[in-house]
Amino acid sequence: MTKKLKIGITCYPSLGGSGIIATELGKLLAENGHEVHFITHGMPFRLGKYHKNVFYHEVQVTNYHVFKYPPYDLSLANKLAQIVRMKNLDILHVHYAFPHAVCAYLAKQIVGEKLKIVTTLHGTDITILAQDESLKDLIRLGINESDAVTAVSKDLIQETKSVLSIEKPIDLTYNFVDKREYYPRDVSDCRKDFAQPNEKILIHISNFRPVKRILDVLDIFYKVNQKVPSKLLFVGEGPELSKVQCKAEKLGIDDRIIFLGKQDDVAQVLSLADVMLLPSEKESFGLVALEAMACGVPTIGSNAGGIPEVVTQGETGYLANIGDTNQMANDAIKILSDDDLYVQLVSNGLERARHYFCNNLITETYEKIYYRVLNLE
Ligand code: GMT
Repeated sequence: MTKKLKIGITCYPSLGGSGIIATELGKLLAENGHEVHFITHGMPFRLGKYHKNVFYHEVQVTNYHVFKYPPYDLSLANKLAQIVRMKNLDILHVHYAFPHAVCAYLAKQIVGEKLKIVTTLHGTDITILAQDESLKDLIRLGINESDAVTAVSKDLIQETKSVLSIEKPIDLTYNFVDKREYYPRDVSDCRKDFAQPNEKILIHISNFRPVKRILDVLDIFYKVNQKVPSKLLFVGEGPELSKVQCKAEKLGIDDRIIFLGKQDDVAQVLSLADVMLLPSEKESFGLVALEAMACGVPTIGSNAGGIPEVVTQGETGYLANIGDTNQMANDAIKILSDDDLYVQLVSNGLERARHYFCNNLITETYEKIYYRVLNLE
């Protein structure tokens, strides 16, 4: 298994768990000596500085006046084929099925069968887009024509098979955190900027889309704050943010809430917090719960989708039914009021993150899949 590969990676380069995982994986593969080519419409936001063995190719979209809509998907397919030929790539690894798996399939039609395609399903590509009749058949095609398909939780594998009647095997590739970045940081100085010594800090990080149920975050915090003096940090940006601001004012808790907006150093911000709130409606994995766990922060949230595969009930956090904010608030109060329980949850979480979701382990899982599809085992 020593042959170094030439791997093309396509993902959504802006904020989002799938883009984060694709970019972090690319950097780790490059560290392992593979040549990695990102082929995307913008520089992946976590790529940042120069990395040895990492290349970036931007997809340019033609906006000729006859087009009502710029044909991004087709430009991507054409660019994939060009880069595969120019750089002699062995594999295209596309993250998020739509449209990337379909574009990779088209690229393969151009360059020939030698090219192998690995598609990683991340969540809403299946739980939302594949339910849409205008996209469903194309998503099924992209999956069926991939040489290997992976998904980030058992729950997502099951949902993919049932929604799209997929029969081919789907590999489980859990998301991961880089242990060199995600660990409990010493933030005692910074913490003073946000909370008094007797106050706890709750945090929610997301893209503030409806599936995140961020009004539930406020409900939970409102109830917790009545029993435990606390502050709430919101990190991220998105369409539902203004609703939160309005509701916080109505509840009279706006002075206890801090909106930090988008942040680059998530591990640093997470280390400020005592509890992560994740009451999502849908969540194929919940990368942010893993990031929190690796930084020593237990999650209180819903048992939606793949979250229970990340957060183990009563061991690394507490999960309740979607919308049951009373239970979530009670669980938060319980762990914030019992030091022994809290320390145990933190220690279990650190161990779990290291053991099951470590960067080396998951990178190796992906490498094995690449070697398998290339018949290099
Ligand atoms: O959560 C989002 O809305 C973003 C979305 C994405 O495509 O980046 O996240 C999905 O992929 C992440 C990485 O695999 C998972 O951790 C998230 O749980 C998943 N989101 C949903 O399923 C809603």
